Amino acid sequence: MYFKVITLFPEMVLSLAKFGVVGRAIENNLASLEVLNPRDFSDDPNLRVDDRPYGGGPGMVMQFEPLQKAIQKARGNAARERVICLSAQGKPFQNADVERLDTYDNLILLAGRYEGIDERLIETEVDEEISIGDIVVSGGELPAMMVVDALIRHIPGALGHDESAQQDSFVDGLLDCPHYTRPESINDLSVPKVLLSGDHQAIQKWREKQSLGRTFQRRPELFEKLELSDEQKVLLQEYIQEQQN
Ligand code: 9D3
Repeated sequence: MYFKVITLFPEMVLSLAKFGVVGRAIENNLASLEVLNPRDFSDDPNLRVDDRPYGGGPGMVMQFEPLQKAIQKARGNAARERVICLSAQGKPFQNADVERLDTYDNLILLAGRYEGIDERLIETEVDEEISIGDIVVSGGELPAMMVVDALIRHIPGALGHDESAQQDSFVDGLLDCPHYTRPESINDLSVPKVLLSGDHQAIQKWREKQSLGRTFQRRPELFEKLELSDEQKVLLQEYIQEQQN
């Protein structure tokens, strides 16, 4: 899978290839990450890529032409390809989008800076706009890196055995359970006894109970979508009861 990110800050995006799961996947040629700087496609004597907004107002707008040329360069031939603009105006990125986008061979990600991008570029070249949620960040780079990370870790073989054995949170619509490791006691803080019991069935039930309880308390909108089994309803009641003690 090819990822080509169009950005004024290429080093920022390339740092993704240096670390962890994504770094290893790229080393192992499961994916490749390339960057294109719109400044390299500017015809302006000062290599400008932005200009003042028509209609006035604060900030600058990224110009059509350097971005179009960068996208042209990033396009391959006939491969399943999609041009995605990272934008606060886009649809919020979710796990379902990972499943949908993992079928593309060539993903071109447009990371904007300044106030925005000339709308005509989005109309003519962009297939979809993606947001990372209702939070303002300074540009599209971190959002693009999140999309690349989420898609690469989803490629078969990208996760090591230990990493894949554990199901990713959200895949089953539940938040993850709490985790503990050595030492067994930290000052007054102990590890829940069941985790030391060796009773794998009891441990599994405890973890599911924690996941249900946390989802119920922290993410009511996720909880609403769940269809609880009778056993899960009992587990949740126990969780609520145990919280009151
Ligand atoms: C005055 C209006 N602001 C728009 C919400 C200004 C503005 C803020 C941040 C314009 C551009 C940006 C840069 N943000 C992104 O490029 C971005 C983003 C985000 O800020 N939040 C969530 N998802 C994304 S994806 C790209």
